[in-house]
Amino acid sequence: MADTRPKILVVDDIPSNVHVLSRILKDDYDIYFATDGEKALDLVQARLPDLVLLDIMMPGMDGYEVCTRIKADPATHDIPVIFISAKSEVEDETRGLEVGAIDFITKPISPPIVKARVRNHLLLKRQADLLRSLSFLDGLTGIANRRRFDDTMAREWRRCARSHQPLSLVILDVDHFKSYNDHYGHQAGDECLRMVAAVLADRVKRTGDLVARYGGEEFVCLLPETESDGALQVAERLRSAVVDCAIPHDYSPVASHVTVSLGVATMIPSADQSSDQLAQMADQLLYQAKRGGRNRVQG
Ligand code: GH3
Ligand code: MG
Ligand code: MG
Ligand code: MG
Repeated sequence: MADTRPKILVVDDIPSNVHVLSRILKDDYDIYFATDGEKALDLVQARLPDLVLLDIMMPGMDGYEVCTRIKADPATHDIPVIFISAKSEVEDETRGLEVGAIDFITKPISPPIVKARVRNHLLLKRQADLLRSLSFLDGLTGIANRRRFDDTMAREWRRCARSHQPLSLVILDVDHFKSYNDHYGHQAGDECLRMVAAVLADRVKRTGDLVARYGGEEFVCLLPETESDGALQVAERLRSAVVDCAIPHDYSPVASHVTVSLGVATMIPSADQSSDQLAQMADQLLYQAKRGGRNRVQG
């Protein structure tokens, strides 16, 4: 599959060097190339390669500077960089590793060694990517977890503060879930949480929105650039979607099936406030929805 081949960016000011490396690697990887530092950084941003092979001595911005910038940007920080350079002093290699490179290969290169090192580093990169993506997923339900929510909340809070856009948060809690567990068993409880998560994920699809498991039997839905009215509509849609699932709950005083209560808060974020305020507001409204009889949305 051509589109899943790893992408490698080759950076060298001497075109014949680029050519040699491309020839060694092009059968197994998609190769991009740049002959100066600025173009290399543009391509790193645009293509997000899986690996960068980077020359050091180049006119203008040198390889150390390119690597430093790649590592300084959170969006590109995790892309491995290998220096390939004619500089071979201990200080050169040390400096390369200190600015964040994962490896250092000296010219003239040996094609089989370059190939083998590239393969090994790409393997490590793939494993690291997999672990990173798993670390943001909830093990029980497969949707985003609390860590992912906290990250996204912090980012969206800053972004909406800059653009003066509203940010809405829905907190959702399964009603009488303790008695569900007590009567149907913990495994059935787990299955119920999986079903609720799947329904929520299915109903919140707009790009930029996030559904996550907040903890226990609580879920959150973060809605950037969404006014209060829109967020209330989303929440009502989620409430009725869970009802439509008709998961039997014979021991709920609210209904004969599983229901949820939801609190919905909206703020226009500002830099001098914390996103905790939004979460606290939504939590208090959830509490009101519970006190008001459950199976309802409180804005
Ligand atoms: P309320 O309507 O006020 O929300 O009542 P509740 O019973 O849902 O609230 P409570 O906080 O008393 O109980 C929550 C229960 O959720 C207790 C806990 O054992 C259960 N729970 C939390 N996480 C999990 C989980 O991962 N799996 C299962 N099966 N149960 C869980
Ligand atoms: Mg050079
Ligand atoms: Mg709860
Ligand atoms: Mg509950």
